[in-house]
Formats: sequence, structure tokens, C-alpha cells
Amino acid sequence: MTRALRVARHHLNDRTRDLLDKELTAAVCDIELDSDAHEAILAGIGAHALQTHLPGEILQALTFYPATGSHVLTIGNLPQQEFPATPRDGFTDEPAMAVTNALHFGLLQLLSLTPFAVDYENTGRYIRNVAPNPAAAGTTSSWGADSEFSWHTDNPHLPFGGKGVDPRRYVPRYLSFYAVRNDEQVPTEVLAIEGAVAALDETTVQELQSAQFTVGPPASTDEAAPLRDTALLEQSYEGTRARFDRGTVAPNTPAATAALDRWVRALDQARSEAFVLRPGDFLIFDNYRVLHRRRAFRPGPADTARWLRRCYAS
Ligand SMILES: O=C(O)CCC(=O)C(=O)O
Ligand SMILES: [Fe+2]
Repeated sequence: MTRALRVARHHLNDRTRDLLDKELTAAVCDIELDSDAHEAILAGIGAHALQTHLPGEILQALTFYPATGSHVLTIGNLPQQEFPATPRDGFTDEPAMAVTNALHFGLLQLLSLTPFAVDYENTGRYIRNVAPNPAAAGTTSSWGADSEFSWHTDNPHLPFGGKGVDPRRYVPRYLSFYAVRNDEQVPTEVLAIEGAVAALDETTVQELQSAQFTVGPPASTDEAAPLRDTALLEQSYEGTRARFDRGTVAPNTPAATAALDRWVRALDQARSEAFVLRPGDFLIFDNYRVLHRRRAFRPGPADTARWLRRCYAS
């Protein structure tokens, strides 16, 4: 089992990007396509255009990514439509984002993944606009900016799922992002769980694998119940899985308190990789086998502040 973060990096040349842009713009120009009501149609349009124009090597990488064990896959230089102002309240006119949505859902389709949302978060919408929202000031939320969002997995208060189940009841397997703007050059940082675990002593690993923690839902999710008497690390045939969010994990025993302390210190020292997403970049990572974080930052002018589009997929 490799311990370092494995990243598959791809990049479109400008000619491919422009052909893709032209085809997608034409395909969505005279119809109203919403990211929730018409997700399947957008995915079909996007997947068709991508299949027509992407080089075989990238198509292959997409097909095999879930099976390769790579923690992260990136594709740079995707088309950028004309973007509206960065949304301040978390939501934007989705039909106006049809080209971006066709790309995002089309890529998920080529990855053989199912996009989904849960109804208690983001008002149940597929696309989460990761952008500074004054209402989230001081919270560790993807809508925040002024607070560090330290190492975590998304929705750690849910059980781990497998194949062929309703993804909404389980930890999202993958987080996918399309970057609209990131003038502030704020990185999305990722570390491989195996690497952080390798630095721990055997006793600490055993304590972290024992059901002696309570894991609450993230700050952005007010209604969901915590997971009680659970472990933070679990062995699976694919490697070690983690559920973690420093802000919502509570130890239930003295041994759990000590182990949690050592885990937090190991995370501080773990080797990680920083992805500074640029407009038109796509990033997907395995939320079972990596932790991610975003440090506090000072957003640029509101209309052009950092804006990523995130979608869960399993
Ligand atoms: O802003 C970022 O780079 C990532 C935020 C985050 O943790 C998330 O969207 O789940
Ligand atoms: Fe997150």
C-alpha cells in the first residue's frame, strides 16, 4: 500500500478546450437547463461533447480513476463560459451556468459516478457554491473565509457506504470541484490518510479504530444527528478510511482523548499537497482516503471573490 498522495494530472490543450466550448455553448444556447431538474440532460450533453473532443488518454484516465486507487485527479484548462458575479448568499442562477454544469456532470458521468445531494444541506441542491458568504462569517464552512477549515472529511457523521446503495445515507465517496475564480490563489490542500497513519504508534491506531468517539455533522449542516460510539479510522479492502472534522469530533474516553491528540499532531506534521485551482480547473478526490482543508483567507472584491463549484458523487 503506498502512503504518499497519488495524483493523476491532466491538462487540455487550447484547441481541444475551444472545440469543447463551442460544442457545449451551441448545445445549451436556446434551452433552459437547471442543475437540479435537468441534471441527467446536462450530464448527457457534457459527456457526449467530452467523448467527442477529449484525447483518448484523458478519457481512459476518467474511466479508470475510481479503480486505480489514485487519491486525486485533476484536469486543467477546461472551457470557461461567461460567468456571473460570485454569489454572496450561496446560490446563483443555475440555468445561466449550463455550460459549466454540462462539463461538471459530464465528467462525473465519464467517471461512472452518481452526483447527489442531501436534503438537509445546501437546500438539497446538487451544486454547492464554495464562495465567501457573509452569513457564514466565523464558521468553519465552505461558505466561510475568515476561519481556517482545518483537516476534515466531508459529512463524517454518516456511515461509510459501498457500491449499489443510496449514496445519500453515507459519507460522500468523492468531492468534485470546478473552479470559476480564485484570484486570491487559495489552495485546497489534500493529504493521504495512509501517510498520516503510518506516523502513529500501534496503540494510537488501535484507539482510533475503536468505537469511542462521537462525530457530529459539519457546521453547515444544522439538522443532522451525530454518529455516536464510532471509530475515526476503519480498515477496508481498499485501505484505511477516516472520518474526521476537528470541530465536530469528541472523544468519549481518556484513551480516546489521548489518541485524538496524537492524531491531530500527526496531521499537523503530515505531508500534504496544495492545489491552487485556476479558472477552468476540475479536481476530484476520494473523501474516504484523504483529508482536505482550506486555510482562512481574505476574499477579494465581492463580485470576483473566490468561487468553486462543488458536487458530491459516489
Ligand atoms: O474551499 C476549498 O478549497 C474546500 C472547501 C471544502 O472543504 C469543501 O468544499 O468541502
Ligand atoms: Fe470539505
